Amino acid sequence: MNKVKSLVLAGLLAFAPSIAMNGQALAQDNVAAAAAPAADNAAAPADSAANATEAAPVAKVAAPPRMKPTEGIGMPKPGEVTLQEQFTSTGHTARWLHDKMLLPLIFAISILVLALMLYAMWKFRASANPIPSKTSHNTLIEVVWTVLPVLILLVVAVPSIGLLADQYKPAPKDALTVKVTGYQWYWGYEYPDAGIPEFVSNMLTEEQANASGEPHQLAADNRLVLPVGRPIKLIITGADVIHSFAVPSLWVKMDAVPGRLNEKSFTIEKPGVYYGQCSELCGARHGFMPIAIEALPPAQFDQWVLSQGGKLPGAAPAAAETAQAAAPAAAPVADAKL
Ligand SMILES: [Cu+2]
Repeated sequence: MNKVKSLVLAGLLAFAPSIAMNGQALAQDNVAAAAAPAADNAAAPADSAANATEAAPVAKVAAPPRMKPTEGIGMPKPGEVTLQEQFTSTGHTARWLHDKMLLPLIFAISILVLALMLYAMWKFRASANPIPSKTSHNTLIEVVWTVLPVLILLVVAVPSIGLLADQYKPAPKDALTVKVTGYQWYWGYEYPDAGIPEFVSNMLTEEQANASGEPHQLAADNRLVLPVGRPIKLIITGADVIHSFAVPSLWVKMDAVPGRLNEKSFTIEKPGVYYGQCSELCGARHGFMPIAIEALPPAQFDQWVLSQGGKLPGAAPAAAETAQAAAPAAAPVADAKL
């Protein structure tokens, strides 16, 4: 028995540094602990392994606490038949077009066609018309059924083409660039502007998702953290097969194609957690590579960038940052492949 105990202990000791590293790196996962100011850490040092990683020559900024999702926001609701609530300007236009224009039109046209069919079936039935009508042309009706659909299509075309153009509008110069890479079967996020190297995002298990109060199969370990109110430019690509980066509540859906860079630009209006999924059949675990976006107020986003060892736009390189650039050994986020 003692032998088993000491074996387990030895195993734990062997893995202690990597466990501690993960704890450090996944700072955005630690809800309360990560929010504690750095001074507390100095006052109450953790175990030796954790101290070893803290000895890196980087001024450590605590990551903001992991945001809790709001039920029904940024995710589908049970029994929901319409589009999700939108949090980008393009999303509002799209939802308006769908709910206020297309659906009523489709409904009205369907009812009209059904009524005309029923009327014709009843009025021109064989029993009431022993001698069939020989009518083959009616100029007025023909003009109406040609002109009316053309007018309807023209009315629909105006907001529709505007929306199409909006969806592919290039990002402004000051946009924050994030490179999104689809892998079989997880996502990789890299912040070239902020100097944050790529980290990967995997689905949480059902137990982990339940424990953190998040929807299973939508919750991810490392979220794509983005600022609210600042234009964002996503550069989207695939590493192996075609994936699709889709977040319904932000009106984002863009294919991630190997050997090709696709671009998507948007500005998030409200802080929150927005979920999405890979939307291109990409293999066995296609349904298990969710997208979780955490939209933070600008100040908190800057804090997150610093906590990951990144730099803020326009900031003069400080001594600590220069040192870090020279030795980028400490990965800001662990490779948490499942
Ligand atoms: Cu995929």
